[in-house]
Amino acid sequence: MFKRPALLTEKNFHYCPGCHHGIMHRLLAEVLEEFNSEETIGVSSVGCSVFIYDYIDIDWVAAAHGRAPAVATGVKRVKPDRLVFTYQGDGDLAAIGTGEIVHAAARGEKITAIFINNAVYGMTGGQMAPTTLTGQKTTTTPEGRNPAHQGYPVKMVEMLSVLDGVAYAARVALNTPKRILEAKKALRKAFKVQRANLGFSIIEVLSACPTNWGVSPVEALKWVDEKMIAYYPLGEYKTPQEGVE
Ligand SMILES: Cc1ncc(C[n+]2csc(CCOP(=O)(O)OP(=O)(O)O)c2C)c(N)n1
Ligand code: SF4
Repeated sequence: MFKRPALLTEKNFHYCPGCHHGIMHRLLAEVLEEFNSEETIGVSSVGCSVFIYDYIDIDWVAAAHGRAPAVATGVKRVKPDRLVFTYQGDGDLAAIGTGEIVHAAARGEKITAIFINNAVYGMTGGQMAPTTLTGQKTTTTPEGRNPAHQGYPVKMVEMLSVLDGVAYAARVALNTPKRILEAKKALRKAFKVQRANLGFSIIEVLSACPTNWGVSPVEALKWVDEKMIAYYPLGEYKTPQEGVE
């Protein structure tokens, strides 16, 4: 029967209409219920999802902007039996926190990163992020991102998947029911990889930010298809040969 996951609190999300953070929170709550949620520690970051600790009823540590992988490293090393994950936006993970994510991945920390790529800095008003698409208009690229000036969008899971410490790297999207189910499967797998002590795991989630994209929630679903997935192909970039399905 379709019901509210027990780990989701009664608190209403503060997200804008059509934002995909809420969908991802629900998936996370559903998947964590399949594991022992008493043993889970989330590391929250700074961005629109800064209040995630109010929505999902598990243990949380709040990290400064970009530092979640370093904090999660410490937590996991002190409590290796816990399932430890970070939840980070693209400004957080791919800009100010690039060093932290690359080195946590290279060290093969047994943590899971949930990376929400909405192609902008959402919380601070829609500035360009490293993941902003070529030609995309943002408040800091009003003429559209121009590679000659701002470089090219960064493909994080492709980059991280070549590191030996990474056991699982996948990119998913939430713009259709089928993709939401696939995202749930990938999230479950990332946690299984951590449980099996195989190394670092990351899932990149292509996520809509209708407010800063300047489109309606429905148009944003199309935008994910036509713009985001076209540049950021979905799929598993690295997966263990055996040990987890
Ligand atoms: C050290 C530091 N620098 C800058 C900021 C300002 N800041 C808060 S949220 C944010 C960007 C958030 O964007 P993103 O991580 O993509 O998450 P989103 O809001 O899009 O979900 C920035 C730059 C901060 N809080 N701390
Ligand atoms: S600004 Fe964007 S990322 Fe932030 S809550 Fe609104 S839609 Fe979501």
